Amino acid sequence: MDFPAEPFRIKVIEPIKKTTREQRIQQLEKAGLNVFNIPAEMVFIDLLTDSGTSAMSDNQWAGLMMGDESYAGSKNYYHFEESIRDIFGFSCIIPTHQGRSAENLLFSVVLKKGDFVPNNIHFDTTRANVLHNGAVPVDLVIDEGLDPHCEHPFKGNMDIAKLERLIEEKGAGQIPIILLTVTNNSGGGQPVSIENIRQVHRVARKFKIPFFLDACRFAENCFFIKEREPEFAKTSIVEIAREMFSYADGCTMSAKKDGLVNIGGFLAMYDTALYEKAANLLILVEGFPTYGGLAGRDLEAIARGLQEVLDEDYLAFRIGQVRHLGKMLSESGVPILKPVGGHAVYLNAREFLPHLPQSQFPAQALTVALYREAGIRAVEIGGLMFGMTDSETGQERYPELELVRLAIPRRVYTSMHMQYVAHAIAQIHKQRDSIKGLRLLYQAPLLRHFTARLAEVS
Ligand code: PLI
Repeated sequence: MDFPAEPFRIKVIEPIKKTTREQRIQQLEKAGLNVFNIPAEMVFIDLLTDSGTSAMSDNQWAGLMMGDESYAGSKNYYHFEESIRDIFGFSCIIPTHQGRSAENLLFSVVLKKGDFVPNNIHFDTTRANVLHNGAVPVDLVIDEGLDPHCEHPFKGNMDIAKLERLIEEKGAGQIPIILLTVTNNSGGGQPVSIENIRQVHRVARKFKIPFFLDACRFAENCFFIKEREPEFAKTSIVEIAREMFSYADGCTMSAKKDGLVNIGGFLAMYDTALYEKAANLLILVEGFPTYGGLAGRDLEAIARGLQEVLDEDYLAFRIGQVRHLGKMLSESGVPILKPVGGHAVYLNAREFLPHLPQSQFPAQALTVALYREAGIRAVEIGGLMFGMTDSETGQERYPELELVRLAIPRRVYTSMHMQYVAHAIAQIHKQRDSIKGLRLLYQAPLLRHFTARLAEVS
């Protein structure tokens, strides 16, 4: 039955506020037309991110009360370790306060200046941490992964020929690690197949390069594998996850996604020498190895969340809810990136607002319109986030895609909320000609989208 209703009922509610259009216009003015500057209380439906925004279960909240806040050897750490070993297999586990901290620890101990790091597509923090350690991030997703209309089932796959070419060109000595992000967030939350993971594993073995997964959305990836890779049609999600991680030497994980918690992450591996180096650095920057940057109660919530996320009814609902939003939008003629990925629907702003040149930030103009007209907060993934001013020529350089991401928090919004979002965006689409372009008033030299201020082009 294609009817993935919420496999939970609601026990605690958090009121959200409906604001008036006038109030929202005022907020936008104060915020310099940047939705990052708007207080969350003034947002009706917050689709800025699916990271750290999940609702925890009664079982997880009960776990918080079992927090053992001992400095060393907290019982929650052992449970956390057991839960991770059960699914991921890795013997050495380092808790961190979130995903980017795991990335930083790993790259600090494996990278040196001038190295290259292949990935399908690096997420911003992964890219920034690679660069911070003097190495060069290289995105090697298959060509289909960059085409917003291509319906390939595994658009997150790595291009194996490109990977081998990179290693042969640079030499394996210049590539201390191969990464693969499941699902591929920056490419639209698109999954990677087990077949592709096996191929990357073979290349990594051939050249003796460690292979790590960026596992933030591993369970969503496993659900797509079950759905789309015939060999796994009858395999349980946990077995698919075990198979997936059996090909990797380690992983980084932001538990703020498929850990179903509001804070936390970890770095895991088999290599004890690597573990020792990372754990020594952990003590310096995060904390003792049995708590990392977390409280005992947080470790308990992660231990429980990682098991809950494997529930097939939950995943059918989760992927189904995101897909249903995409379907409603598509049926109203709203241009979206296809196929719909695991955690978000991406609006194609260039097609939504064809009258705006990229120099007028169409994706940000659409993000502003979603908030102004409907109180929906999304995130721009286009010229504002990835464009840059060439320091020599003073010319702006823009990315290929101008997208607006509607990231859906886990277990937070109901299907009626999703209908509201689809209906509001369809209305905005009908009045798209009235949406004006934007110009920059202020930009920081790095990661400018967080703090930029803009104005409408008159
Ligand atoms: O936000 P962190 O530091 O817990 O995790 C960083 C991170 C690493 N990899 C991937 C694939 C991510 O998506 C990611 C964080 N994503 C955010 C915040 C997002 O809004 O998508």
